[in-house]
Amino acid sequence: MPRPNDEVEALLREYADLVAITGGDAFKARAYEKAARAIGGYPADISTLDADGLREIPNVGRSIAEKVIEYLRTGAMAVVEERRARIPAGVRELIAIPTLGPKKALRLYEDLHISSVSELAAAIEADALADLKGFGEKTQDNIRHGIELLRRAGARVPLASALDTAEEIVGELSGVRGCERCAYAGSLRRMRETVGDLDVLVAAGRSAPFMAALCELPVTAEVVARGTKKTSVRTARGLQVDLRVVPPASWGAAMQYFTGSKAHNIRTRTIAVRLGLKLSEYGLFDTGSGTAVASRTEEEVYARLGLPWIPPTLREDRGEIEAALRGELPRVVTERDIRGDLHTHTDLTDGLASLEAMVEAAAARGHAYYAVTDHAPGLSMQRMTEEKILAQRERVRELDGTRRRMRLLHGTELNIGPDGEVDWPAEFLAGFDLCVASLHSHFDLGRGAMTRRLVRACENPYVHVIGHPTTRLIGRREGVDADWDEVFAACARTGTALEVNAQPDRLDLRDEDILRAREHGVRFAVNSDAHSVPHLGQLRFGVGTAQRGWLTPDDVINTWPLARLRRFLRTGGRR
Ligand code: DGT
Ligand code: CA
Ligand code: CA
Ligand code: ZN
Repeated sequence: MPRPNDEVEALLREYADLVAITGGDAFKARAYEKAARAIGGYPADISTLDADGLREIPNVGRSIAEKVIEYLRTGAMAVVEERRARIPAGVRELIAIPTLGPKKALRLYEDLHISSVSELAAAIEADALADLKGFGEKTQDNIRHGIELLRRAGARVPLASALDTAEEIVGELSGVRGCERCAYAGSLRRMRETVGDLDVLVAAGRSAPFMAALCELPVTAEVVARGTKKTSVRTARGLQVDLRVVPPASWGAAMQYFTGSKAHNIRTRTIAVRLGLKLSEYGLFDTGSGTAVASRTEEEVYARLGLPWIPPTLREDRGEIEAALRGELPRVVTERDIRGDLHTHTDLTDGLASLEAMVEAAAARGHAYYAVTDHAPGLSMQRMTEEKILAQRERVRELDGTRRRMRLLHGTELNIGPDGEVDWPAEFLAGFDLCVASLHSHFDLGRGAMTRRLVRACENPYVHVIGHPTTRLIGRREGVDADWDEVFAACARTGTALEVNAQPDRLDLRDEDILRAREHGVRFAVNSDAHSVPHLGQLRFGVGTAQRGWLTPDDVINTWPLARLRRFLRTGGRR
């Protein structure tokens, strides 16, 4: 089930949107948004807190605490219901379009009675916006592009929320009597950044109890098709779930088949045919006699094809079959290989938790080391100063080694300016153990200037890691345009690591870019970029993405023992 924190976060965000759309003051909308974020990122379950407990959450005052309590007691917030009644749901949909703010959405609704994304698309095509003030050619282009981004993302669900739903379903079905095995397969098991639908498998003698259980789960909003072999349902958020119940003897073959990808399966089937075998979701069979030769485990199926077991994240027909045949599959990095997190924030800048709370939680995750990297002064809204960061450094040194012996590195996240400059001078940067540098603005410089900007950041001897290198936001913003081969070459030449940012809406670098960067001999850092305690757990999405980019522990600097990492940080990491 989603945590009550997440439900309240969604509701407060909706309220902030509604306030903004209905022309309420921007300050109020912003306050609700801040509270929403703080509640979503709060480690304790809010349903266990009373009014005083709630008010200890940053950005939550008396009035918001009251609304939360009302929601926990009644399942609704009157103020939200009230605003919902005034604004058709479609208008809220409009502000989901990247590039379209609440003010513009309201204008479209009031002046042209546009109340859905498809109506807006039609209006643009019909040139009906031309006379509306503030909707010139350029704005219309932006909106058209925003709608396209939304549509491309709309049909697919982000990895993190698909995983939540899948784990809930697998948990429930595992408890049904007669369940021998239960797991999810498909693109989710391959850790693709977005998922089209969930493919859940159960191994059991009888299928009926599982089909019935799925239809009755709390997440199920609608039954699409119900059968004895396969049942499909849809969740309230529109995610389809396909459940297949297979005989226990076919478990391995079914997992292999339904994990895919399709392209990978075509290759394995072709190998089977060449060996005089036939591969299906039921097993691997001798073509002549029809007898089963392997089906119980995936390992067995792959072995009979002359292949080692292939990690699901590699199964995209991107060379894994050839590598497997040569005995050269990479030993991909796993979550257990990660020794520390090298990009994290505290409430000294835009994080939600104190340094102490973040360090405590990181130590509890078993990290051997941990870097604190709050924003440098370039992001002016964070109001960072040299005094503040030096005071933090002192505290970091005091805490170093005191929590389960976890070692602390004091770092910063620099802002890369338009010309590739960073926001502290060299003498001051020399005092940090680690500097991450990232782009936060000026995304439209054009390819040449952007390439020079990134290369210059790499050439800065104090920059160790480029954070979320492309700045893409999945489904909302495309990455910046640069000659990436040139940037990757600069990283390799200067010993600058590239981040695999694990935030589920970033996953930046993405898998294909990692594969390319790896060809240049670049090193990587898989980081959570956590702004709250729960975010620390998002590292798994970064690890999945790193696996999809074929990274081994040796490629990833934060799997290294601390001494080796420190050497890399000191020497600028040249190979
Ligand atoms: P998705 O759901 O679009 O994110 O991607 P997948 O990979 O989960 O695709 P899906 O749900 O259509 O099917 C799950 C797996 O089942 C797929 O990865 C491979 C296997 N599969 C489905 N249809 C076919 C097919 O026509 N041929 C082969 N070889 N495999 C298939
Ligand atoms: Ca699927
Ligand atoms: Ca499917
Ligand atoms: Zn950051």
